[in-house]
Amino acid sequence: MHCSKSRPPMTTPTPEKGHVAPYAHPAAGWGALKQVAINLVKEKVAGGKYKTLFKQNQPDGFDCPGCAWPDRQHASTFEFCENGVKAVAAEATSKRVTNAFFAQYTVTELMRQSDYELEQHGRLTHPVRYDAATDKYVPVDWDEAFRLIADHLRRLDDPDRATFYTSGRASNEAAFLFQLFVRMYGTNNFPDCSNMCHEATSRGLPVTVGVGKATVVLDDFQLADTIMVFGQNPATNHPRMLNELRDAAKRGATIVSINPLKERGLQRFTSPQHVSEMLTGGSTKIATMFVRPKLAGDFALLKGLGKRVIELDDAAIATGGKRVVDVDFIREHTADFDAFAADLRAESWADIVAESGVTRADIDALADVYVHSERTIACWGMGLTQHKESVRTIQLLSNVMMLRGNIGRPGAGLMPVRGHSNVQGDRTMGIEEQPDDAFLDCLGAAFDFEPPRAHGQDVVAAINAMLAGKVKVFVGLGGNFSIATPDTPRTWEALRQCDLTVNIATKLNRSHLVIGKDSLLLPTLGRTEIDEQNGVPQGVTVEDSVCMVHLSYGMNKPASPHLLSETAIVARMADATLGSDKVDWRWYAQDYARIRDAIEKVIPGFERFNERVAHPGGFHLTPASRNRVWKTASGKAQFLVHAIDKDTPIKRARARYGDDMMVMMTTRSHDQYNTTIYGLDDRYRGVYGLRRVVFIHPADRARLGFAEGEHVDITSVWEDGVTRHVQDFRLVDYDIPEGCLGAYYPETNPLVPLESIGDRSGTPTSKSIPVLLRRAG
Ligand SMILES: Nc1nc2c(c(=O)[nH]1)N[C@H]1C(S)=C(S)[C@@H](COP(=O)(O)OP(=O)(O)OC[C@H]3O[C@@H](n4cnc5c(=O)[nH]c(N)nc54)[C@H](O)[C@@H]3O)O[C@H]1N2
Ligand SMILES: Nc1nc2c(c(=O)[nH]1)N[C@H]1C(S)=C(S)[C@@H](COP(=O)(O)OP(=O)(O)OC[C@H]3O[C@@H](n4cnc5c(=O)[nH]c(N)nc54)[C@H](O)[C@@H]3O)O[C@H]1N2
Ligand SMILES: [Mo]
Repeated sequence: MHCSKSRPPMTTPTPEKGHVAPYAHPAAGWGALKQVAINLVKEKVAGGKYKTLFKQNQPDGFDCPGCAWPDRQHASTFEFCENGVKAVAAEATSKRVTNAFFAQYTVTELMRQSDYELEQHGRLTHPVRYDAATDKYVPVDWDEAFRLIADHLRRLDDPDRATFYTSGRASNEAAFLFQLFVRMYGTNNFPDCSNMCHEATSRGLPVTVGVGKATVVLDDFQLADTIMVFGQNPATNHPRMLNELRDAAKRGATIVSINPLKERGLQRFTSPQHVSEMLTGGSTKIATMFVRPKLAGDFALLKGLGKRVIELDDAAIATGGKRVVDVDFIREHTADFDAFAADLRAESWADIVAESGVTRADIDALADVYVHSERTIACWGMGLTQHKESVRTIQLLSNVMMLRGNIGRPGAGLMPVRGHSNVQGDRTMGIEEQPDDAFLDCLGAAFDFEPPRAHGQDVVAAINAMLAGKVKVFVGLGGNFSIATPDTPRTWEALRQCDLTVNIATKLNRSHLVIGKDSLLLPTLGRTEIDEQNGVPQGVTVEDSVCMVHLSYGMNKPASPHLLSETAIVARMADATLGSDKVDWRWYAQDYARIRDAIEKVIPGFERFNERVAHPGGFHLTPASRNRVWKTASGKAQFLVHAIDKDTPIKRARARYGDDMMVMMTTRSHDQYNTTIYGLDDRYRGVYGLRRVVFIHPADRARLGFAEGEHVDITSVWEDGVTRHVQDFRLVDYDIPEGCLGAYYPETNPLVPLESIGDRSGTPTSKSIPVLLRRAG
């Protein structure tokens, strides 16, 4: 690292030996099945556990820990996907991180291993505590571990000096108990992975349509004429979504990909669910149309789409033709349409085209599809949410959908595609640093205490507070906080200033090595494992991306007899810290149905929770917006006027560095699950054995004076005098818009400044980082 301020050491990259070769086949198909087999062998999954693969996302099985895409309800569909198999195999591995392993390596030695190597060691088996004298993790008793946590927490002079992170795999039951514990302890410091993920959705949609969740269910995909997919790579991240898109394409629906990249899985797809397609080498063409904005160009593109709709509608009025906007919907259900339409009329086409990077012809073509579609679904992922203007972009998208009444009717609606399998449920359960008073009132009344009212920290605020010495205890319920977050060296400095870091995890990762003075690593059951309390197997509940809540039962023998469930860990941490006067924590953890009864008392929509969730497939938490009930300030679906931002860090960087400045996205390869690196290939993008790559347009590469395959160092351009730098990345010629670069997360997280966050979402701008490239060395 070449930094202008002192920094803790980072791991030095090991040179990579790999190659690049374009991928010419459809997504999924035999390639995916081969990967499945490779994973089972590599993870040494024991024989009996193969059967678990067939129980994933089935009514009586477990919820797949792979992603939040919803399940088909009929049990006949074999919901099989490469992503899910990798996630299950990673959890069912027979490899173990035992006490002997920790006796062998110091933390400093483990720090030299790559994230991929750390993942390969397998499942954690015993609770361990960091011993500074030997720089090793040593065995600790569970009781002693909880006592240590309680001692630290009780010693703090202010509960806001502790922060409690949640990653989106935690079940509803664990999350509910966790937030109750933390609020009874006295703080709303709930940074969570959602802060880095769909926060722009969760903050943006409530203002326009009242609820920050999807308005569609899976069946709507069977009715839609048009499905617009913004900033998503489903072949890698939500493979089961491709089945929906495939069926829609087959019946003639138009699928539009709005993405700077022409992602493989949105081109052709061979469905592993359809034997005939597999045997005949057949495949289905998925997207009919590719619209390719430059990075962060979506806001301007949506302005263009809206403007064109209004232009066509104005023309219809002038000629007495059929109106293009849904006049009845707008009159009955919305507020401030006139101001919205006036703003679009006044917007300049030149600005729209320049700012979006999409030609006028392409915008007109997109509008043509949109206005001829009776039922449109808009899906979106990280390509829309991880920018400065993401809240405005998502609000504008919902407004453009409102123009044609595409919310709250069959076959149409909004579909934010969530990542972690229960990230949406965790938020519903109250993992929320900005809780509303109604929720706190109910929680306080149900458990007879006064919850803290002051808003707490999100991820970036938590890191800043650690850096400032204000937060001294970090507790992580899953996840990999140290590298999922931005500005890696500063985040490590922050974590290392803590008095205590606690990580509750299934597998070893970097965050277990970047630690405070005291540190605990507490191993837990994965969702695929049998969770017995008092001899009775427990189910947990999760909420998917379309608000279906269902039960999940683990089927595998736990990786070690010394594991506790997340719920049990939370309960015993709470018990040790707060005692059992107000809440009998252990009683709740003995039977999760009791926790569900408590959830029912506090959270609207969970009436008769235990009874309804026992039905196969669970129940739908129908968001009000789906029924055209608008929980907004105006009581209507709200149109908003937002201008194209003319003064942004990227524009200032451009003014300073001209066309040398490039905008970079950080994205996922095919062989990773967030920070978990399963393998080193990105098959659909034609990258093998390499992770330190930068995708670049060949014209940009030549213009900047680099040879194909040359190695570069990357520096981000920010305005605080801190040098942010990563080294030795191989340039890969790629079909990416000029001026844009792509690279993998988390290797490039050191480039994202803590200060570079989305307006009103606080989300690190991981998909638009201004950077400069320099020859490596
Ligand atoms: N196998 C696997 N599955 C996963 C995950 C995983 O890591 N691996 N992660 C899970 C999680 S937590 C999440 S949130 C989801 C993430 O799933 P996705 O939302 O698909 O996330 P990414 O791969 O980061 O990037 C998505 C796409 O955004 C595009 N993009 C980048 N910038 C822009 C832009 O400015 N505009 C537009 N229109 N597009 C842009 C990229 O080209 C890329 O195709 O997947 C979940 N599922
Ligand atoms: N630059 C950049 N940064 C990003 C993103 C990006 O696109 N670009 N994406 C962001 C997004 S969308 C997200 S969601 C975050 C992800 O942030 P996190 O959720 O913090 O990260 P993960 O990599 O999903 O966490 C993996 C770890 O979780 C633990 N784990 C797995 N299963 C379980 C379980 O069942 N219980 C428990 N207790 N632990 C378990 C394992 O130890 C594993 O190592 O990263 C964000 N960071
Ligand atoms: Mo995510």
